[in-house]
Amino acid sequence: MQKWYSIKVQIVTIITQLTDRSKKTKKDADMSIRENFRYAACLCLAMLTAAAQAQEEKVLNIYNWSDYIGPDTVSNFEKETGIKVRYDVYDSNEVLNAKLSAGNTGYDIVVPSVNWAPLQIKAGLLRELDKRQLPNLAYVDPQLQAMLARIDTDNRHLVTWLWGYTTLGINVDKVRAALGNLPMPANSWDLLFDSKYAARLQSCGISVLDSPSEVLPPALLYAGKPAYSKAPADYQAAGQLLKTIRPYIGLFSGSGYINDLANGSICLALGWSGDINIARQRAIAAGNGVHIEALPPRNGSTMVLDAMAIPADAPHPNNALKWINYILRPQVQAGLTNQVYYANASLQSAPYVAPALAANTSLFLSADDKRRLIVPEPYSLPIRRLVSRTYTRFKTGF
Ligand code: N2P
Repeated sequence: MQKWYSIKVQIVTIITQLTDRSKKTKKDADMSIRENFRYAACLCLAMLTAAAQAQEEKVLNIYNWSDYIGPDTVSNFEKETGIKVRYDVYDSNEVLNAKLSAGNTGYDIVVPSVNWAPLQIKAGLLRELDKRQLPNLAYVDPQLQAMLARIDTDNRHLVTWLWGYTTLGINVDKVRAALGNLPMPANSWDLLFDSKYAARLQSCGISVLDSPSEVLPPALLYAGKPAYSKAPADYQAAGQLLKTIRPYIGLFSGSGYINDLANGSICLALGWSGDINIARQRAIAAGNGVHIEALPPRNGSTMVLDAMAIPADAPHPNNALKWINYILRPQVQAGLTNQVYYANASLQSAPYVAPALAANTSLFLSADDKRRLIVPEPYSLPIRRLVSRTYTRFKTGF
């Protein structure tokens, strides 16, 4: 009601100004017709914008990664705003990108990784944010904002959701048992990428992420190449490496691996730091004696950095802005971290983070480990195709 009242006031003000102007026109006979037209157009636009805002139904359609939200994040927002949230999930940037590119997703909020977003921005798939509606941007860690600004000029389209890194999750006891007389390697990536280790771990189950753009960067890194290389020959080298371990991989998974780790049906997973910590927590909660660890990035790793964005054709962009602003509150940010074990964008959220998490060095990385993270770089279209082709050959075993 209040909103409608203020819209009415705005419209009446514009009409009054227009009438005043036409009165002056009598005095000032030189006011051009063109100027009057421009003014009338402004009036129409103001009315249309006001009406659109007022008419936006109380619905918000969110498309986010699975296992990436607090238990009451959505329900608290719904209670507070009266906006009904519909929440769908995906497991890879490839899936999200295909949907965004096809258009008409009906989604108001999506959460691409920052190396995928630049092509989406360039293609006009993401909407510019109206920052006047986002006062809580003041809470965002300036370092993260600066990192995002490197791929999104002036932070026009993206706001950090959460961050972590790609790593190996292990079932500590099963891995030790399967390795037998082989000691744990100094470089923990050997467990997956050195066939001497992978061949042994096959017996207790190996899973890798079901996404080309998540598997190639660590494989390149292990092969001594830049994780986001732009040189086609490097992808050949990574392909060769992946071929050597293909026989030992039993599962390709972007989310199911969490439960598989937690219940002991696999012992090694190439996954994301937070997800592996979720698996650890599920095993603890189940009391099944399974001990899962997310390996910190001692030998380098790729950073996972995901950001909220509003699709260009979002049906409820104003509700989307309300959501982004709500998510940026330090308490809400802590609620995400406490549930999914990824670091958030708000330095002020620290007092609300559960004390038990503060000791987890795979979540709150040491300064040295942080330095070992490689910030994802945007793919060009040809490289993205190469990433996808290399991965498909790996997965299908050709
Ligand atoms: C959520 C995993 C998201 C991290 N479970 C990869 N972007």
